[in-house]
Amino acid sequence: MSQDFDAIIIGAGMSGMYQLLRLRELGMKVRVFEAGSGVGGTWYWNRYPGARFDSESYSYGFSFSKELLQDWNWTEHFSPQPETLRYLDHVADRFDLRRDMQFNSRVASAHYRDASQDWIVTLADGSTHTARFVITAIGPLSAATLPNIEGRDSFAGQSFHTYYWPHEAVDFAGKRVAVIGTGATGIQTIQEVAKTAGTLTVFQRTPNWAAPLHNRPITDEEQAGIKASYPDIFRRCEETFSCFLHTADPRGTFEVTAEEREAFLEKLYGEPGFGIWVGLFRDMLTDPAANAIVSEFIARKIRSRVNDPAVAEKLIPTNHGFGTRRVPMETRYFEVYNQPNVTLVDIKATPIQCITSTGITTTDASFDFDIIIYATGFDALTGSFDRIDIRGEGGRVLKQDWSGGARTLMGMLVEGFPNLLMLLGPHTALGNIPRSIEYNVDWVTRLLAHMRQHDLTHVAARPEAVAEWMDHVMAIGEGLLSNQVDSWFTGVNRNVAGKETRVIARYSGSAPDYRAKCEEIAAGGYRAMVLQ
Ligand code: N01
Repeated sequence: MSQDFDAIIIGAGMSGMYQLLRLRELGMKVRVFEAGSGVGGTWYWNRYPGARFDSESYSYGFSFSKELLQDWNWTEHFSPQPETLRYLDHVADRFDLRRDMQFNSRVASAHYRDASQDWIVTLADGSTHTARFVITAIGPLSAATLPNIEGRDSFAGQSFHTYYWPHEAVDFAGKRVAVIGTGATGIQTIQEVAKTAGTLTVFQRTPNWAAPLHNRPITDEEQAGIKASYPDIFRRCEETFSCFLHTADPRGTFEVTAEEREAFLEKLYGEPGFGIWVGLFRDMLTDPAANAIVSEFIARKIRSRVNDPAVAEKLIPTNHGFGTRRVPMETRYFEVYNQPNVTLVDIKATPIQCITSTGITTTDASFDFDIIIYATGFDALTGSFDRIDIRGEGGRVLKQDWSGGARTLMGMLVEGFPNLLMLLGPHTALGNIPRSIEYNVDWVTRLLAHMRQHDLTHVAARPEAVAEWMDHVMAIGEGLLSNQVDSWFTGVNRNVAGKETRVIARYSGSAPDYRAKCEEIAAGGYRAMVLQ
């Protein structure tokens, strides 16, 4: 039986865009289905005020085309979302990607057909499309979740989840604005909205450690330097633990004097980007005593930046150490709380009781608002899969198979779901996401090229290979402080039933280790998989 397409890709973000390009090179007939009206995925949806890269722009774009690298000028060291979306539109134009993409097309289900060993994909409008392979490019942070607070739908003012931000500008001038959530998104939003809002009230459940981004424009001279050093930039990304330009200092925290530690942390705090997180001493994210040193250092910084000592204490996390959750990068975030128009409400102390038509009621007070912003995060890693009815061999349901935590092979294949390939699925190395995307796409492309070359049409993960991979994922997650803390890293989201407890949700080893494992699995004719 012939199919409509060789492959269907779900999602036109960075993964889907690059995968389309690579499959075209193999001569495959491909269709990309995308729920949004344009390319860009994460950068298409997240239009909230202040959204920008926390990684150096020039390390975060595509690296596959020398010409593309040379013809695009990033204007800031950490690109704002509108510029990143322009960049991705430029990539789509430059490589003529849109002709194989269908927008405003949300995939509702993907069912494997045992008899024909292929997939049938149904869109929200009911139309069906068949393909030999389905490749998910649906992102680890794309199933946005609203807080499960009583009365949420009764609010009569404007309300937005940051992910579903409107395409039109939102005017905050003179408005009474609430933000719920203080993760990386909340912090970027708060520091921007505080500039113009009449009043801004921040509802914080768990404070997060945050550190300065130190963004600035890229000068002409720097631009020339960046263009000339792209090979070095990407070589560096390939070598480091998480593919960032920064990586851990090889020294142990207690191998240096207290003065040297202080000077080292001071230096990192004053430098741009993630150095203060992933460039710490090598044991600071694994040894609680070493971690306490950096946590105390950052706590002192917060106290020095916030005028009211009581507010400063509320902003200092007490239930997790620095860097054990994703560190939000900020620009004068803590100083926002020195502004007369900004109030911090600690909803651990005085929980939200309900949302009403006029605002938010806590156990302590009622607040009236014109706008409520939900920066309440995502059903991460598996949520975007759970939202599609994905069925494999014999009608087995992916969501059910993963109800106790995802099981994968390299985060790219699932036992019982032949010819389903995942880009940035659970248990892939995340870190610098575009670097991980390019690796995953290249790996999948090599597999499909191998299959075409050998006239193979069916790939399935072997159960013993999945078991071995999962043992590796569990073992490598041991001892990392971040795996002992509730966050999206550990798959916890109390707004979603069944996601209340921690799992090892990501690949917690290094990106070079991840790639070495994937190469090992590919070597010798892909013996970890059944190929027919
Ligand atoms: O989501 P989060 P995010 N009542 O889950 C709170 C990436 N990113 O969108 O901690 C009250 O971190 C929740 O509180 P708590 C980055 O990888 C990248 O901010 O659960 N509050 C928390 O404060 C990041 O890690 C960039 O107690 C509720 C917040 O909402 C990831 O996206 C920029 C609540 C959610 O924080 C996710 O970040 C931004 C409730 N019912 C983000 N439910 C870049 O720079 C949730 N919260 C590229």
